[in-house]
Amino acid sequence: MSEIFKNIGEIKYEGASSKNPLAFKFYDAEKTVLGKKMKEHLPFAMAWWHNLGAAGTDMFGRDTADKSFGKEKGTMEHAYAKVDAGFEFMKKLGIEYFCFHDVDLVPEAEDIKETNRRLDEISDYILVKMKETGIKCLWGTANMFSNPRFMNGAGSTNSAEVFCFAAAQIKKALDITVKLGGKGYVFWGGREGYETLLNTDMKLELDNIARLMKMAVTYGRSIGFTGDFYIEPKPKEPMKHQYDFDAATAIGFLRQYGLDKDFKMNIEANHATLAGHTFRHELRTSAINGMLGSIDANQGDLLLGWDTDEFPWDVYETTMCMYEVIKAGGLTGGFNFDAKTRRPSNTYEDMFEAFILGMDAFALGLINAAKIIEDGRIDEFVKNKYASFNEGIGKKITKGEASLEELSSYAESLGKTEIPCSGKQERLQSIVNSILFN
Ligand code: XLS
Ligand code: CA
Ligand code: CA
Repeated sequence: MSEIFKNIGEIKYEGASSKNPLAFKFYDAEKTVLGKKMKEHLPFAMAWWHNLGAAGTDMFGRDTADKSFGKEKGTMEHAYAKVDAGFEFMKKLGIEYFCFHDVDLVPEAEDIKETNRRLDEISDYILVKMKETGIKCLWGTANMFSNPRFMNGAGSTNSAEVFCFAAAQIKKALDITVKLGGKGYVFWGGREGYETLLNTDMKLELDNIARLMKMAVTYGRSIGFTGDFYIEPKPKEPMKHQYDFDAATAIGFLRQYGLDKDFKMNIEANHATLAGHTFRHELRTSAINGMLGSIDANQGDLLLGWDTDEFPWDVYETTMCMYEVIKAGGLTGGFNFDAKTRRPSNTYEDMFEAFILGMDAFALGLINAAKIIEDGRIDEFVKNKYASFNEGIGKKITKGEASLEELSSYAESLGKTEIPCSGKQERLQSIVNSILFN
């Protein structure tokens, strides 16, 4: 097998002052932060579909990048070339995980039996490359949104036959995920939603999505899958309304249908902002519910308002993300760069520089978050802000020992109360800046 990314060697850490575009400035895999190596805090993953598939196409124009890797697209030769390219790419960057959809790995055939045969074949080859390199699978998933049969959804389709095809794809994607030792299995409900309620039976659709997920759990466990299932929330796009709107909605759904023990969240930054939340809000919501599993590490463009899947570079965002992740005790999953280079960034070199940008942005986020935690002023402020719940009537409330009548009498005994202490937002923001830029 010949080298694909010629003239690009192993990407090394050279420090912040380096002017080498093909070097890490902040990501130093072996460096210890808060008692753990950077690479342990940041298990990065490559998204097969974006890095090896997306070639710059948008609604108005064809490919700008060549992702043929020297073979004809849509053939198994091309599928093999993608494996070679992917492993060479990850190896050179020190990326230890990858994520995939079934149809990222092989071209989909007319007959599902043939698609499945191709998946068996390519996964044998991927296994060989995994053994050779030590690179692992973070999660797998089934693409249940591209094929026209899924136009009305997969679990939420109106067609029982299409529902069976969704089940078949999930079964096979789980087989391959288990074969490759994947840590997780993702459900992103791309077309699980609706355009208009005029043609939609919402209750049946939600019940059916849950039925499909239950079958997936039962089957997955029966073939030895011990990892987490994930829901990846997203409020819209491609559908106008998607059922897994945000983390709170998805968690409520999982609890309603008794799926919460097997599932966690895969939080994508770009989806958080599409839902009108911050990335951080979605991470915190997941974490306080014990469901922060994995992260799709990208960012959107707030001026555009669609799912741009950009490589993360906003260091405030990565800092706050890492603060949440550290406070939550880390991820059971990892940081998957579900991100693509911009349409005009169409060279192999751009692919590497994009990952360097993202990995450095997260390394900076980690370093900064550690500083904020070690500084302690932010945590101390939050603790003190709620101090009234640590004693007296506040303690009774949090212990669940107070009644409404008792609290009412207590309020009457006070007659009037002072307004609570200042929220000090500006001071806290200033503290963050002084820690980040000192
Ligand atoms: C699309 C999603 C998708 C999932 C995996 O918006 O981000 O790529 O991560 O199906
Ligand atoms: Ca994603
Ligand atoms: Ca996305």
